[in-house]
Amino acid sequence: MRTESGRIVHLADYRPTDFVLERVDLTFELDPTETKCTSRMLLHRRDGAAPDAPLVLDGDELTMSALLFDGMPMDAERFTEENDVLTIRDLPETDSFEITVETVINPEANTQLMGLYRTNGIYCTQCEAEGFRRITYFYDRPDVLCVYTVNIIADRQSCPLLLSNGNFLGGAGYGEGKHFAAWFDPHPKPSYLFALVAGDLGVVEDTFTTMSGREVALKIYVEHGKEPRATYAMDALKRSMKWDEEVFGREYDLDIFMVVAVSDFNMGAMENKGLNVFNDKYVLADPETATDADYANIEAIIAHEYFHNWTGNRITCRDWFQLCLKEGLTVYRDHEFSADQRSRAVKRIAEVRHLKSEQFPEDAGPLAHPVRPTKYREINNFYTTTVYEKGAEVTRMIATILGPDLFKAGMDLYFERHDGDAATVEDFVKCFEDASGRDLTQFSLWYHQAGTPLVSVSSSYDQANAAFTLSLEQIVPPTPGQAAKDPMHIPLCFGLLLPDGTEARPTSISGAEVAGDVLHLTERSQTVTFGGVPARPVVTLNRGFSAPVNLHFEQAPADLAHIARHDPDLFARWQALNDIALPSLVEAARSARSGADIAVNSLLTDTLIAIAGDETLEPAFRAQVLALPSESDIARELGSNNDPDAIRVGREAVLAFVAGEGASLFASLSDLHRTKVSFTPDADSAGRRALRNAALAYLTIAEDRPAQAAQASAAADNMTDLSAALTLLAHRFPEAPETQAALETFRARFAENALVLDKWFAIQATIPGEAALGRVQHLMQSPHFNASNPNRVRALVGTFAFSNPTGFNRADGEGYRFLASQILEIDPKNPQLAARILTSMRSWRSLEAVRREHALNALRRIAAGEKLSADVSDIVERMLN
Ligand code: 0A1
Ligand code: ZN
Repeated sequence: MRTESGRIVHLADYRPTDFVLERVDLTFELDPTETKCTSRMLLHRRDGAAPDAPLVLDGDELTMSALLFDGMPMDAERFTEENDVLTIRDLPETDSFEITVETVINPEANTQLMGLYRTNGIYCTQCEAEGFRRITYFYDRPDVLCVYTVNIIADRQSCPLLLSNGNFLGGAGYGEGKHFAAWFDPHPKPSYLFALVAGDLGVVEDTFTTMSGREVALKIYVEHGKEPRATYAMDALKRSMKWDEEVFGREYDLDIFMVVAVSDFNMGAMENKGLNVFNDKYVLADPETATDADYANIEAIIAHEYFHNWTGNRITCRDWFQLCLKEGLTVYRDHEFSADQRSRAVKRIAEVRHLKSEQFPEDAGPLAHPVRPTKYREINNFYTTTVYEKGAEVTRMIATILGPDLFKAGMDLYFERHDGDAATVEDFVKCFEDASGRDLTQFSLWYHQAGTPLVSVSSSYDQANAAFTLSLEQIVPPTPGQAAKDPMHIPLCFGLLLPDGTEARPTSISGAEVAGDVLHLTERSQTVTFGGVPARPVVTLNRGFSAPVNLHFEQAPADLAHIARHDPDLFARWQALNDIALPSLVEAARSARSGADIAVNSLLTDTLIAIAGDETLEPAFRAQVLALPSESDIARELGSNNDPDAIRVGREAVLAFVAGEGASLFASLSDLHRTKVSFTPDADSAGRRALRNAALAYLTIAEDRPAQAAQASAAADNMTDLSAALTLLAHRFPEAPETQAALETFRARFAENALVLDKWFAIQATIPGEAALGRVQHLMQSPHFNASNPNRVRALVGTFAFSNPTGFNRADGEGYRFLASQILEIDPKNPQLAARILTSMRSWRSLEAVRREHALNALRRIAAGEKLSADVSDIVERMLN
């Protein structure tokens, strides 16, 4: 672990390095416990740097075995190695010189999974954000770009495969059962994009011909025997490459593109130049083992990492404060890709659901930070949903404000102007200003002000003058370190629906800039009047979720139902239903808390059932409609003093009511006797499965017995249906013999497939109620569990803490005490993993008093832990502040 855990890095302190790194040659002699890394760096003093400025290089827990200057051992008085920093003095004022650093690394002992480590016998690296400094002393910062040559020497038998970035130069025998390979990456890159993989893996191969006619070799490496499960990833890769050419004009730039799947990985995947490393969860799929959601994730993440080749690699970040420059933009690009490959509206609904359930709570709690922060203690903790997902929304808003043509012109300018640069958010925004002539100064507040804006709306209609008026007011709530906020530029897509379901075409508009269907809210409060509106319209605001805001607009349920049935924008229809459902669910939770009877609004049920049964609508959309707001959506809406048990009781009552009212529809939609068609993972088929499984859930609730779900589980011929049925059984009838039998059948059938057993862990970790903790603790003793594999820990401990509101937030505080022990246990091995799981407690202040007190005590216990990592202490301290 790094020792400078108290150090805070400030954006304002950025300055370039004193030396320019021209090139680096790396040689690795791989060994499980004693790998030797020799790094030869060619450097010269930067113009304008002080003539006596030393060379200061970053390290992290390194053992340096040699240090040379122009090939000769360096005099001991010319350098110091202190606090993970190597400082070298008395260096030439103008001439280039060579520094050679030799380090010895123990990959086997590297449980942090940062730097060079071993996973299932494979050598593998992870260098973003600051992992390269765990390999050698280096300018380990994204604004230092240079070309890399990499030589890898390893045992031929255990490591037939030796991979690094760029193009393969050649290889040969190396005596004593060893061999070597050399790679050269012609594209200057920062150290975080370096990668090395060595081991014995199987491969799936293909080729892609780029738009200029170059043939690129494509290779996906997986464990032997798993090759057939990598074909979908390959297909997704080729579609991504084509799409980036067609939509963004971006062509791939090396002769080879490789993906390696590994089973120990802290995140989803990593975009190392030409050599992406993936968590195997996001590569491997077949109908027997992967759900439709898995397929969609694989497609999105393959695309995401590939798209980084331009947005991240060709144009990288000047410093880590600019992380959203590559991440927000690349998420926006992968969202657009998936929308083009699938149903755009359904994709948008899923994105917004995710944004609201993950990013909105972050923005409303102690971990809130701007999309472009100005300080951090541990950069690993800033790979957040705010940087990624809100960052993507900010990019989307630029596209909404400028329109497709000017947005494209801005992107083209960005690629042209900054190719090869380490750029900033300001550089990016400037390209859109220059391409469009529009001033984006106020808009840029989206990068700098944290917190989800609240837009309050009221409306009135003046029949005599055929005028419709909207009054809008925006408030950006205070967040840590930012008490007062300026008004933002909020682009709201909208429509005025007339009683016959058509849209009004106003003849005049005053009070705000309205361009096409976008209303630009730029002041704290604004009144907008539309003339020539022949009848009182129903306004649909924030269509497509054009701005990531909370809307407070008390529309009559009948108006919302009108939108839900008639809006031309499918997203708006879903949103309207949500706006009908959420207040009912909140009310139900309140009633449950106070012991009052729970009443269910029949308008909600009627509209829901009408849409679910509407054959003209795509099944995936109808499935989204049937998935009512979750328990955590309700908690967020309630805001404070939350009792997860009451929320659940209230929501269950609403579900039961809907299930009863729609029983016959759900019986026919769940269609248990359908004729089988062979599985394909396309979006349409996935949508049909989603609708059927949603209906089955309601049917099971209505019947209140496990028979149908047990039958579905036995009949399932794909993982989507099987896991849906098993989830129903486990969550609704945890103790039923049918459930126990189905769980055991599943376990036995997939005992050799750890990724599938992660689903088995997750399903059981999310069984609602008090008993969940005991189950999780019991499962941790299972031979299938492995406390040092991040996927296993996330599937069991992470899923319990993040996705089981009643089980985790037990009134007696046992859930929090368990989490505290887990964090203290995981932290010394893998601080990143510990810190990430700890963020599950980010909304602890919105709990009712008894739980809040228990949560506080658990956090205090973590904070008092001995030798906490910078990762965990950063998170816990921010949560307690
Ligand atoms: N850049 C990657 C995310 C990533 C970040 C840090 C990592 O270190 C453990 C790994 C991956 C992405 O956006 O996909
Ligand atoms: Zn990314």
